[in-house]
Amino acid sequence: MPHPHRKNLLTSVQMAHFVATGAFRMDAVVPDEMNQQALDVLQAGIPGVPYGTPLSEAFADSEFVQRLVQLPEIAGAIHSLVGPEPTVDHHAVHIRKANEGEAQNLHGDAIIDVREDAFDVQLMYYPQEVTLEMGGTLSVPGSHLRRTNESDTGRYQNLAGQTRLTCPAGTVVFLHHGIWHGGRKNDSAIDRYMFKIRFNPTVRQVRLWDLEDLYDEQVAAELKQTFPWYENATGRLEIYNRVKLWQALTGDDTFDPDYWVTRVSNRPQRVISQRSLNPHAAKKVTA
Ligand SMILES: O=C(O)CCC(=O)C(=O)O
Ligand SMILES: [Fe+2]
Repeated sequence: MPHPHRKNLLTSVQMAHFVATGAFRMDAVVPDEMNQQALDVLQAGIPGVPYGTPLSEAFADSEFVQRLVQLPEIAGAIHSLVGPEPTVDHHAVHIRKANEGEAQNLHGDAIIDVREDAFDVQLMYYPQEVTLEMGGTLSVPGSHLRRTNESDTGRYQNLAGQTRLTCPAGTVVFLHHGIWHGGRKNDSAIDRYMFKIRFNPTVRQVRLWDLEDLYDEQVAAELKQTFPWYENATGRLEIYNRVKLWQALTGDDTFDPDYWVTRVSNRPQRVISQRSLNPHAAKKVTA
């Protein structure tokens, strides 16, 4: 895949927003002419892709998906998040049926995933306008770094600060693999379509975006934000998790505005010998 033009890469502030919230949304980024074709294409089905197929080869039989992932803004966001030539984990068309009467439980699309310095992203493309009644994807900002196991969060019904997606046609949302989410109940008379592709990185996710604003104060502001559902103490742990991830993504382990990571990683290696602690200890015993 060609390297995206710099103007299409995400900025550092946008990356920090993704690291803090677990999502990055691009409204109406797909042109109408494609959105209009999309329902037919998605209804016909997108051919399966074996796990691990490089993105540039994965959709050889699906011209529509090739065009989607090559739209400059989308290619730029994919490159910024997972780098050049990611592989396709899987893809799926998700339909919330008109008046279906059921919502999907809250879940993460992952088993407990303990990677601190890598992540997958899921591209979610909504070809139609999604209104509040149409069962937009609900997600919980800031939940992505909490180590939960797939559907074990399903018993939580509503969390303060959760968002239920409403969007114009042609919106694409990128989600961190760990984010808690679920399709909502569709109370409208229109079937709601969403096309998802999960990408696995094939390079270290270090400095893949536009770095010009790397030390902009808005970066720290994004990373420090907190969410209404956080507990007092564990909420602080989420900030710690983000700083760890930001350090990995920037390769700069000095970035630590409130010193939480510095405190917890302070394991001095300098040894002070027994002798310097007690000058008599090393004396030869002569008598
Ligand atoms: O349909 C949706 O909005 C979400 C679907 C989803 O999260 C899933 O099936 O894993
Ligand atoms: Fe899901």
